[in-house]
Amino acid sequence: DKLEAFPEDFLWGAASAAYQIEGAFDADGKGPSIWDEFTKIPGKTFEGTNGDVAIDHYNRYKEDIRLMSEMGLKAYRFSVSWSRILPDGEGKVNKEGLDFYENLVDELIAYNIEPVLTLYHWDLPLALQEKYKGWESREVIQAFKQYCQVLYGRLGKKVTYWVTFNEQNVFTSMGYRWASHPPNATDTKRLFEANHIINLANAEAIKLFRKMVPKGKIGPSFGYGPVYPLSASPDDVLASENATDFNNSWWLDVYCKGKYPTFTFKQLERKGIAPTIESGDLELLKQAKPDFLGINYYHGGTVAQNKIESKSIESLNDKNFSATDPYLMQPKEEQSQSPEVPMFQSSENPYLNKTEWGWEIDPVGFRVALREVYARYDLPLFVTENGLGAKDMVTDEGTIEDDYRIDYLNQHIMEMKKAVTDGVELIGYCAWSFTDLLSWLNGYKKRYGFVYVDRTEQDEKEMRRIPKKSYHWYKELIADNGENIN
Ligand code: GCO
Repeated sequence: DKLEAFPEDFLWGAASAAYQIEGAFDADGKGPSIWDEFTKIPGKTFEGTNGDVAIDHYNRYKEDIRLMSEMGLKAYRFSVSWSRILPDGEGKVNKEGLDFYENLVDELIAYNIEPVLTLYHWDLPLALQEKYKGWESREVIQAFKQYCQVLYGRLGKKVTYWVTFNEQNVFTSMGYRWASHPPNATDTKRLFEANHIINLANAEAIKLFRKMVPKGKIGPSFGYGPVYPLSASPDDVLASENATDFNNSWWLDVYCKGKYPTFTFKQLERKGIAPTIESGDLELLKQAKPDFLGINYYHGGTVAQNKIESKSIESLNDKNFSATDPYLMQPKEEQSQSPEVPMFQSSENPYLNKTEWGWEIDPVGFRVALREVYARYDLPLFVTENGLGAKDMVTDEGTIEDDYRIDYLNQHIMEMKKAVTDGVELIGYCAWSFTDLLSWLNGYKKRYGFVYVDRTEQDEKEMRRIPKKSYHWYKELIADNGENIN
C-alpha cells in the first residue's frame, strides 16, 4: 500500500517554551512568575536548576532564528511569558516585553517561518498566585483576558496560529496532585476546581479571539496518550475505558463539546471532588469550539482493573522528581494508591521499550492517538510536540551523533504519515525542541534539541549553538516534504 504524501503546505516545525529558553528572568521590566519562585524550593528540580539564564534566547533569538532558517523550518512554536507583558499579571502593560515578542515574530516572518504562539506554557505571573491563589480563583480569568487582549491587539495581524493552554492535563496534575510543579499541592479537590477555572479561561480566550482575530486559528495543545488494556479480559478493557475518560476525554470533551464526560464526572461527584459549576459556565464552554487541536505526543499508558483497596497518598511529598513522568496515569510510587482513582491501575506494557527516563517508546501509539482524537472530535490536528529526551554527548570532533533521536523521530513521522493516509487531517508537526532547553525538572541533563547548547563552564558566556546530526537529517526531510521517509 502506498502512503499518501504530506500536504503541500504542511508546517514542519519545532517548538519551545519561554521559561525553558529565554532566561533574562528580570530583564526589561519582566515580573516574576510562579516558576521563578518554585525552583527556589530545595529538592524540586535537579541540582536546583532554574530558568534565570536558561539558554539566553532572549538575547540570542536572532542567532537562533537564523539557524531555523538555514534548516528550512516552516514553523516555529514558542510561548509568551505573561509576566513580561503584564509584570503584575494584570493592569500595567510592559512595553519592552511586548516589543520583544513583536521583534521575534517579525524576525520569523522575515525568514518565512510561520509563528505559532502559545499563550500559556505554565509560567503564571507570581503576583496572580499571591493575590488570588492563581488558577483557583475566577479573578484570574479576567487577568488572562486582559493578557490575551493585549497580544491579540498587537500580534493578531501577524500571527495566524495561536495555542491557548499547553498541556492543561500535565500542569494541573503536576501542580495540584503530585506537587511536582507550582503551586506545589497534593489536593485533588483543588486540582479539579483549578482545572475548571482554566477551562473557563480557555473558553473566554477563544471567544475574544473570534472578535479580535477573525482570520486566525486557535486551539489548546493537549498531552495525549492512548490507553491500552493490559489484557483482553473485559475488566481490563473496562479499566482502559475509564482511564481514557479520566486522562483524555476529561479535557478534550470540554474543549470540543463544552461538557465534561459523564462517567468521570459522576465518579468525582461521589468522591466529593467534582468541580463547582456555576450557572452560565456550561453555556460559556459551549461557545468556544477550537479551530484545531494541538496534540503533544510522547507516550500512552497501559492499565488493568484496579483490585487494590484504597490506601493513603501521604508519601507523595517526598517523591523523587526524577521518577516523575507527567504523561503517566499515576506516578510510579503512587500506582494504585490513590483513593481518588480506583477505576484503573497503571501497568507496564510488555511490548514497549523505554527511554533513559523510563518513558515508553511507542510510535504506533502516535498513529493510534491521532486517529482516536480525529475520530472523536472531527477537528484538524496540529502536532505541537513530539521528541526524545536524551543525554547527548559532544564527540572529540565536536559533533553530536544523535542517531537515536533520528531513529525516534523517523519512526514517529512514519506513523504520522500512515495516519495522514488513514485520513487524519493534519496542519503540521512541531518536533520538541529546536534548541536544547531547560527541562523543567531535569535541568540540562535531559536534552531534546536539534541544536546543542554548550553550557559547560568554560563556554557559559558563549553558550555556543552546535547543530546535531538530527538537525541535518530534519533539514533533508523538510526539503522533500517527508517524501523519502522510511
Ligand atoms: C521536560 C519536558 C518538557 C515538556 C514540555 C511540555 O523535560 O521538561 O519534557 O520539555 O516536554 O515543556 O510542553
